[in-house]
Amino acid sequence: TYQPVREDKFSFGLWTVGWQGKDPFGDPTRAALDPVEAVERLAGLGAYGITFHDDDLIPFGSSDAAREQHIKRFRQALDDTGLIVPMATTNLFTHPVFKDGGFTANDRDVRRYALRKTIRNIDLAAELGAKVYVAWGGREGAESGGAKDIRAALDRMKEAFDLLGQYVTEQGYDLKFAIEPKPNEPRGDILLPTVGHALAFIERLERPELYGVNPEVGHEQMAGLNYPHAIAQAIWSGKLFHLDLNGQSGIKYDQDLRFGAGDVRQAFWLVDLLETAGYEGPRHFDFKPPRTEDYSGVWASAEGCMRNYLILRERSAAFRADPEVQQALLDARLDELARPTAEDGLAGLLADRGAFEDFDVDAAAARGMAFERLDQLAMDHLLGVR
Ligand code: 3MF
Ligand code: MG
Ligand code: MG
Ligand code: MG
Repeated sequence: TYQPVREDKFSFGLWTVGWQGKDPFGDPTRAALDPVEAVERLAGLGAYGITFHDDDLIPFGSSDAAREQHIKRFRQALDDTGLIVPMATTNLFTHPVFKDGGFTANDRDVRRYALRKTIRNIDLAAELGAKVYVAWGGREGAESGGAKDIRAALDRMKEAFDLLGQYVTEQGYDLKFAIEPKPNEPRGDILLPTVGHALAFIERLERPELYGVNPEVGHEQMAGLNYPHAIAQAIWSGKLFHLDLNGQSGIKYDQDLRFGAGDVRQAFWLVDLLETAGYEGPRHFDFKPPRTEDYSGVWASAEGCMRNYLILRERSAAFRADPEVQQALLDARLDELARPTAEDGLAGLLADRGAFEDFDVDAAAARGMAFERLDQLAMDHLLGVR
């Protein structure tokens, strides 16, 4: 049990299981992982998809001939295992040329290069059948106030996304973009720092329907925000095109723990939301197996991501099916929240003396909300004692 199958739609970034453990303070603790082995191992564990940055698959600076070879081997491994590529993305952060950003670098030549690098990998993404193209602007930001004119940078960010939207439209690709917000790290402050900022930005683009968001658990939590709330607003806006699942404990560096580690209560409510809202996209993990681990620990960590999702999915289903929970939800008046406030319209509301003149404010104020009992039932389910 808790054995993942293809229908669960679990996917992993090539850069996650392939992370060698290099951090700002230490050298790699693991040898490089062959992308072909990553495909085979993930397929063996029950995943359905693998995602990549251009440079994860094709080392930066490869010749055209070497590039073709890397793609050919990868494609063969996909064919052999049946694993698919639901999403691809561009690395616009590792090479020193991107030290001041890609789409919003002050240096115009760098911006033009960033767009061409992205377009080249969009062609590959489309060729491999990806449906979503993620854009994380990790270097789009600043450490100091005078270094970046934020309004001009947002103009350049819009220009970049509009050009990319024009490109996929003209090519006839069935590909949508998902913007991944993050508040900071590696830049001191990053543009489009939260899901809310990204949703507002998208509405200013020429083809807003082509763009959605790719929220990451740890990124929202680094900003002190509630990830399930961000996901709910993205779903409500029709903009949850993809997501990055992992674990985070509070406001600190981007921990990228395996999914379920970190804030397990938010993980529970997240799975409950995804499963009850009918989200049909990939359950994509963007985590880092800690550098303490050898490769057996890497695969145990990847397995743990999927196992925790399946356990939480089962716990959420049990919570929803429990008659005591259903009563507690009524006691907490969730059914009332789902009902429009004024089906009688503005005129009805204004004519309703019970809504104001005769309203018993003190009686309403005295009514308890019964949220604590509901939450304890959730805890009991989450902790496996019900
Ligand atoms: C960094 C990230 C990125 C993005 C990736 C796009 C390296 O904090 O989360 O991972 O997810 O670039 O998918
Ligand atoms: Mg991410
Ligand atoms: Mg991240
Ligand atoms: Mg992270």
